[in-house]
Amino acid sequence: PLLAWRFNETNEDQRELHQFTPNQPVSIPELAKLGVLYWNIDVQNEKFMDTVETICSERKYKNRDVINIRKETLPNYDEKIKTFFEEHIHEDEEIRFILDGSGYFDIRDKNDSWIRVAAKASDMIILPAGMYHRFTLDTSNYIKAMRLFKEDPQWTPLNRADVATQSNTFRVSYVKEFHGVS
Ligand code: KMT
Ligand code: NI
Repeated sequence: PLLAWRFNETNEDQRELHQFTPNQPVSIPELAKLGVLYWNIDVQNEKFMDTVETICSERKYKNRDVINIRKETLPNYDEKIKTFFEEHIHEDEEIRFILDGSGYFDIRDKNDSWIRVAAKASDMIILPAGMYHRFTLDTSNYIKAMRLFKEDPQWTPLNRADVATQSNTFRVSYVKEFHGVS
């Protein structure tokens, strides 16, 4: 299953675990309350793509690509690693199906604290539109992921640092649905 925990803000590298001592786990139901969905689809099973296709047709994911994040294969690697770790939202779900390797998705909870979600091969993770998040490789320095998208691919992040993001309609809708009326 998926492992997640409260993120301990330390000076360690972003690729380290960032756990508290003792660790403070976060359960899948807790993630679901924030709108995060999760499926395990075994990539060792030769029919795994059938399951992916079923989810795609049910949830209307029409676009996809595969991103291979390692220094040797990803153009502009250093710049992209930095961008992925800048806190942002998207105007659609962020759907990532991990094909190989591993990495961390950090998401904000209702109190604006970070939760670190460890993703590895066979994990499909869906972050709702408008949820603040970021991504980093872990110390294995490698992940290969299928990125899925509903309509036109719009991989561009809207950074929290940009004030316009705070009043973005997808952000406002997310807060209303998952944080309760403010
Ligand atoms: C994103 O949008 O942050 C990414 O695509 C990160 C890589 S997916 C494992
Ligand atoms: Ni993103």
